[in-house]
Amino acid sequence: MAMWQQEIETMPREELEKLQSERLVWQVNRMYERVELFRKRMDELGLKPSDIHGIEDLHKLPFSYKQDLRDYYPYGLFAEPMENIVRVHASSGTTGKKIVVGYTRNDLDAWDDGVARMMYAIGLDNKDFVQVSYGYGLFTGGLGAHGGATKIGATVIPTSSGNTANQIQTMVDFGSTCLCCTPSYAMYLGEAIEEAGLTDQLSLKAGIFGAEPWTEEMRHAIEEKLRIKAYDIYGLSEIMGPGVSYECEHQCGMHVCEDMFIPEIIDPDTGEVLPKGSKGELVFTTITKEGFPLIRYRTRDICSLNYEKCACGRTHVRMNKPTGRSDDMLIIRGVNVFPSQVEEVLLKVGSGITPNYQIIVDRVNNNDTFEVNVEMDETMFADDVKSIEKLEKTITNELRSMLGIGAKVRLVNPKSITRSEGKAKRVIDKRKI
Ligand code: DLL
Repeated sequence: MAMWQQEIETMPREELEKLQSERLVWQVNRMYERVELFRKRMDELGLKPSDIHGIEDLHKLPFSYKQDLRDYYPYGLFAEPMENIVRVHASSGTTGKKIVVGYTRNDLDAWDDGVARMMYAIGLDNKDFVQVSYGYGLFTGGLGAHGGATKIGATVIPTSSGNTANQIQTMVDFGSTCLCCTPSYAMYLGEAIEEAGLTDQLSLKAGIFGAEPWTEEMRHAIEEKLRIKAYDIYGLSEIMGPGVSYECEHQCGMHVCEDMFIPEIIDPDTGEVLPKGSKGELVFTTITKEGFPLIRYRTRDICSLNYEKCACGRTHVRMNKPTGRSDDMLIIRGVNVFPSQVEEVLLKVGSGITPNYQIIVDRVNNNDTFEVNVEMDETMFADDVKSIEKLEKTITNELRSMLGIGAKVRLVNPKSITRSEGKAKRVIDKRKI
């Protein structure tokens, strides 16, 4: 299979590490000058940029966290003046405020290259029709996939997310050969296409699916339903968006774009770097990003890295599918949701309810369900059904406006949510993954 940037993608390990070292030193110096929080953390550790000689010193550098983006909201961690920032994206923070990231022109170019590498790796080129059914907007999925597909010269079909009937019609009529969306939506589309009896009319050969965890079983089910090869793509807004890592044609782990991002696996409790091959929390350092660079960013995703040679010839390390998180973030219908966001809404709504709630997530017919049970207070409990329904509606609307997705809100009797050792279990996730 052709490679988009062969020299970089197959760079011998030694050379790659030399390049990473040079870029790390450049980034540390630049950030020390430009990013107040980073300078402060370095100073606290008694570290100077001159103490960092290469990747062997990476472990000495301070971590960065999602909370930092909230504390410096919206632009306080950018390393370029806003005149040089040509795009912003955003994602859920742990509270109502989003986390905001910014890109220079070079950053967008590098991002497109990351996604283009994947598209070439799975055999796409300028003869392909790429239907982008990830959401466009502040979410990085839509524009990320769009940029990569444009870069390889494919014909982009920017349907964005939602409106299933229209997605299917477009896919059939426009001859889409590749579909980009979340794996759960791909499965949902697959069933709808089958029900409509349109499977034979598809021109699809590949799918690029990510933004949420999915299993090998789900891959097989999607491949069977849509009669395609289904590939995994990983990324997060803080680091870039989709394309931080991606599967090649062999579908055996996702190659991290190591010339741009250095991955580490650490023990989430102690922060110690774990031996090669161990499972732990994934941490990234961005060594080429200009607008919004991060040093040792704690992704909270739990996975392992595989340094063995890949049959495709790429030397970039492969990450295995994330198997969980070291925080309480949920991904519901591709959207990141923190229980603290739900709590914030409930506190805001205030009267009639207590902040005792339970989130119940499940997957029914390949669609995530999202229920929020909230305990009423005694006064509401004594009230009529109409007022209860009205309050449920208010909470539903507030949740939608905070999270961007619908929830089924139910007010339940005071003290009816089971507590163990006095504490209510906040989240029940019944999905298999
Ligand atoms: O989900 C970026 C993206 C868009 C990736 C489209 C792939 C495709 P965020 O909304 O910031 O960014 O969410 C990032 O989603 O930390 C993981 O927990 C999870 N995630 C993303 N891709 C995968 C994947 C985008 N392939 C968070 N497998 C990350 C498992 C994934 N989890």
